[in-house]
Amino acid sequence: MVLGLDVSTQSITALVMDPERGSIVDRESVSFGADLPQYQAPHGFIAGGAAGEVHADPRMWLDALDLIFARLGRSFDLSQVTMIAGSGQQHGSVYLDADFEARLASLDPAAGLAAQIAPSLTRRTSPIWMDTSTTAECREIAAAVGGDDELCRRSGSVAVERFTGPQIRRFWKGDGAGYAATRHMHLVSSFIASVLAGRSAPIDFGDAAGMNLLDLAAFEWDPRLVDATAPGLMEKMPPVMPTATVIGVISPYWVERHGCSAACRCAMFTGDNPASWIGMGAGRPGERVISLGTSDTLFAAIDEPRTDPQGFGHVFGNPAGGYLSLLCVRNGSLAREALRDRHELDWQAFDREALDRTRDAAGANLMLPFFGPEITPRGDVGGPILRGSAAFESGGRPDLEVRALLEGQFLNMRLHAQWMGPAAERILLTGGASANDGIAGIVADVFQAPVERLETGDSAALGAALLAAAAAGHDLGGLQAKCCRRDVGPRIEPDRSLAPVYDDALVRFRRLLEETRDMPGKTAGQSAAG
Ligand code: XUL
Repeated sequence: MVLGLDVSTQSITALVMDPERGSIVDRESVSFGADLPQYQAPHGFIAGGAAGEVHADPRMWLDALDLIFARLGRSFDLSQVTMIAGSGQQHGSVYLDADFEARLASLDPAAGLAAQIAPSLTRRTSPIWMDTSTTAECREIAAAVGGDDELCRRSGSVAVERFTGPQIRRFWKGDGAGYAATRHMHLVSSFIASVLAGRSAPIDFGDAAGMNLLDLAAFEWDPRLVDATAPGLMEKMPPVMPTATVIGVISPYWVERHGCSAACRCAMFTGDNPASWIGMGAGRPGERVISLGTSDTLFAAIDEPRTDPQGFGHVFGNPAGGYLSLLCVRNGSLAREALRDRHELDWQAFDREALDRTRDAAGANLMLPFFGPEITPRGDVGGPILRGSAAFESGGRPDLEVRALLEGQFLNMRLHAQWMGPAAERILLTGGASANDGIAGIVADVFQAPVERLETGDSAALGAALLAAAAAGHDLGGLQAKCCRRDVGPRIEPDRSLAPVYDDALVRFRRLLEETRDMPGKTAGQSAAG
């Protein structure tokens, strides 16, 4: 049996997998808010941070880790687990002193993790991916390496507030003594792997790429980026290694306290997005995963370290080898819900009725579908902006607006994913809105690629379990084919007659976007907010 753990923003999920059968035999989760109310973090982070700060308490993650093993141990004989791998919310950082490894090596199984490890924390709380406090540090780092283009070329992303390098710099500037006392700089993923393995763990290529510190082409820390971030940082960085490398056997704490086998091995953890990519059964270039959530994301495998010339997308290491590009559009469900509410529609009207009734208007009207600030493209276009027939622009035809909104969302994605390489051959669609056949049909038509729907509850934890199985010697692709479900709805073929319609709409969409972004007061300038 293998165990996959996902330490996400709001919870930890554990899946035990039987890799011979390709089946999940046990599942547990711990919700930080509901199960650990003493941390007063109902959504997994400390509310009310000043100046864009969003932090979480690493002791909460440690308590949750003890709790999830205790829960698993009640329903499952943990001594059967031979390999553990995992994933963590990306970008979050944990700062530890020189005693960290000695503490890990001598944990008392009669006492919990949090109290024993906390004395090694040199920064009491951990900035997480929702933190936007580091705009100044982003600018400083970019300037020191010759600008955002150069930073993006080297690391796969422009300087981004939530990325770890700018967060480390802010710590160095604000608490020099705490920074000086830091000996081990960890991500959430590598921190949890360290605690399981009983020694400071390496950081994997998948998660390391979310730090603005990794040389993406060489998969090594980039000395120029590291030096531009904070003095003496290189000595504090763990080594960087391929995802799912085995780092050793589990530490005695887990054997004595939770009944794990002394022979159980631990593989390195990765970020939740790279793990989700694996858990959704994706892998090959040519496939795109589109996840429709609060924000919409598009992932694609790429085999060389190409980067987004406009700086909106990110590139991470792909646990299956090569690279993984990611585009995040903030106005996903946020925008769909805003339009639904504005016209008092329900999802039925939104999906089938409006789209069926307006088939003849495919690609005819344009909407820049931004109801609030956006990150792809970056800025506030002050939208939504409508261009098209009088009936459409007047706001009297909600059905036309629904079509234009969805077309606009996927034209925007198609436009901003062009740098990722050849057009999509197949799209794997997931997330709440993906169950709607009408929405899935628009995705197929706009991208001119067949769409398959995916079951994705627990995709990161499933990816983690699959990576544990791979670390134990199982074939990753074979297991993905067995475990990753694709039967949520019928496969949807694109209407090939619409190819020229959407090619033309894409050109007009780009032009409208450029015009709008050139208008004074409409863009947020060159902020690196990501
Ligand atoms: C990705 C990102 C989030 C976190 C939390 O860049 O910031 O998706 O990984 O899930």
